Amino acid sequence: MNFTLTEKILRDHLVEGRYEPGREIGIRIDQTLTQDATGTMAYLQFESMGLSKVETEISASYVDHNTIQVGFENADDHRYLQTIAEKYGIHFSRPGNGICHQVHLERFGRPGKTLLGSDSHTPTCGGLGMIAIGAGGLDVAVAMGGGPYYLTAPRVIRVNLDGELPDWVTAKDVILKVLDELTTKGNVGCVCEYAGEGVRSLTVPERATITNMGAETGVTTSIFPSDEETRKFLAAEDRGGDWIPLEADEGAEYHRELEVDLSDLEPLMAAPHSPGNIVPVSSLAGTAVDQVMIGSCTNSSYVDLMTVAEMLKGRRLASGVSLGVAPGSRQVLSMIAEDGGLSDLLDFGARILESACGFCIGNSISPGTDSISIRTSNRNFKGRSGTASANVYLASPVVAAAAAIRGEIVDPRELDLDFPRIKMPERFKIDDSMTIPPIPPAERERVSIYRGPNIGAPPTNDPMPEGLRGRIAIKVEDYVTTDHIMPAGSRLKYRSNVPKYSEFVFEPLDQDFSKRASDYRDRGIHNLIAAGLSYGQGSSREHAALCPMYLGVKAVMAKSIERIHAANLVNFGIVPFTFGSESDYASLKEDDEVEIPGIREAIERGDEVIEAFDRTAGLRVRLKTVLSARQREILIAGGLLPYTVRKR
Ligand code: MIC
Ligand code: SF4
Repeated sequence: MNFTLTEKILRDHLVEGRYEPGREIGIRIDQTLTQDATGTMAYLQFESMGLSKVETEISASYVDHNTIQVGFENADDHRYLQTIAEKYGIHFSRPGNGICHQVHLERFGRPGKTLLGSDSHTPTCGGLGMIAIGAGGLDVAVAMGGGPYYLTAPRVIRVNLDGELPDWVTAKDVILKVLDELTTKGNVGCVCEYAGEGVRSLTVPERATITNMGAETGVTTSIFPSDEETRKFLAAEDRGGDWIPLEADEGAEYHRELEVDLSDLEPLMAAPHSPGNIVPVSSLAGTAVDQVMIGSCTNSSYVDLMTVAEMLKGRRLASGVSLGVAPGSRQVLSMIAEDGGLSDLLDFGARILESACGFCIGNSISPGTDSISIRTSNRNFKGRSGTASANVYLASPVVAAAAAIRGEIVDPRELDLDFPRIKMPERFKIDDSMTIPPIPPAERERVSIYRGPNIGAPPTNDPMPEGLRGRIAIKVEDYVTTDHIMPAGSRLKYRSNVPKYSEFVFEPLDQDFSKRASDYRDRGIHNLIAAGLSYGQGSSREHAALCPMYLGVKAVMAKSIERIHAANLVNFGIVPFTFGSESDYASLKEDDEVEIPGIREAIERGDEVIEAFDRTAGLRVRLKTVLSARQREILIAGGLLPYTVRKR
């Protein structure tokens, strides 16, 4: 048989099921990563499984999201995470060490391995030739305990790269082009596998930019082959021994093929308010800019920042523009400091931000009212920056730097500048002192876990009731993201406190939702959500399922639901339904009384079509749900945690 690279690695890790695209399989997970905003809940869940240590080859816990630390909550959570790492044999990357995906790429990722991370941009490490998947924290907790991770055996899209990138056109433009072709919907259950002559000309950090932002297409992950470039990168990180060559078999069959000639690309941008809203930079030339933010897990490598520094060297920041630069890791920051880039950035007028998520998650440096912000990050959903009226454009570091020089959007090819040719370092500066490795097992006994007042045991759900009698507590439109369901930004610090965080469910769309839903819940009425297309796209945050569960939500009915979110719903005992027809969505109104009698039995039987009755409108609604036997058992049990505890 001739296998795709994806299939090779997945088959190598197969522990349950038959490998057939579209069917559920269980795979062994070699590595896990968590970040602090999803990690506290993942470890609380891990603790409730009663295990004495992690069972993976490597588990790493990063602190990169909540590093602003207004109030005691985040610092307390960081201490909790550190003591958990000591207790269970986990690598702990301290705040200041960098963004999880960048640091994992530098120090832990390995070709041929599997990585599961509680963050949707975990596919970044696909740039190293590994299968790296984002999931909810509970799935990661189960994987840390040695349990399989379940996914749909993917359909593989081959993205064939030809040619070489012209000057001023970068890896960011490659992924923006792919987003333009694939769009942000309809790719659930697929993997993007990069191949072709053009691959060779891309360095590992460039590949990582592409696999990182592949998340925005909705694919399960993206992957590059492991080749000579991969070997060079690992050797430069003093990890040459981790390298193995890996590529697809000749003649492997793909679900779909996409051709991208790198030589034909031009600088692109994602215009507000979707990463899939792609336009050429030249079409926006002359648009005045208020803010430029360079960083995030998509574009903050050494070469990215040295290229920017070289462009800005000896120049001055346009008045009216605020420029922030957040290096992706301490390794990057330290190296640009040694190589002079940092002082060029400072001299230009850049505000140097911590090596963390920062602006990207909207908990700091929010732009002003109605302002225009050019960012090198991966998401520009409305309001994500922390400012509802801001217009965020996503672009490459060179396009962002050009805007900082001019004060307006400009195609960098129009600037009278030589393209900076920054070389990949032959050896990176290696200093792992900000990552605390696992302590010897004998010493773990005496570690006591620190718990601040903001941290509470995760709430659990009751088993599935026999029938649902409830209300449409909210009806939302197409493309509602997890940022709408469970806002981050200034609310992020309540991630470990579910009752408090639940007060903000759907806050950007309906400020009264939480109160209304908890009222219904307290009166024994089940809450139901009606939604449009691509419901739950974006982040992996399981709080977008966990907090609605806490508010008594029992089912989501949508035109379509995104992969990670649908899995999170099941994990918390909420049934993910799709509508039988477009008109069903149209006929349901907010506040309608809806009944789904016999839901428990229907799920036990494995019915794929279940009838609901809208008592208010006097209508029958056909709902669809396609679930594996395992998912059905999870729903009946009331979620993955009660299911897992019961199984042991
Ligand atoms: C994001 O980019 O939206 C985040 C914040 O990194 C999330 C995780 C989270 O909500 O904590 C993600 O991408 O999964
Ligand atoms: Fe952090 Fe932004 Fe990357 Fe999410 S997308 S991990 S918030 S840098």
